[in-house]
Amino acid sequence: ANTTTHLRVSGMTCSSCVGVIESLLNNMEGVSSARVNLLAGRATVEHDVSLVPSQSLADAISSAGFKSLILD
Ligand code: 9UX
Repeated sequence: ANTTTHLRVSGMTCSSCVGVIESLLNNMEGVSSARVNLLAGRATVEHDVSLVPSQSLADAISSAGFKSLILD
């Protein structure tokens, strides 16, 4: 089933960070759309939870060197 997950993303310091994170998320199987807002420190991701659970999104962002938390 498709859902939208919002995440807090900390540690982004330049606008290129946005592209880095959007690209890694959009390249994950099951992600249909990922948008990152630098100033807000937030990511909005549309994804199929049966292919990629929300925690996997946070883990992928963390693996890229940013802190990430799932928001309600
Ligand atoms: Mo900017 Mo971000 O030089 O991962 S790309 S700090």
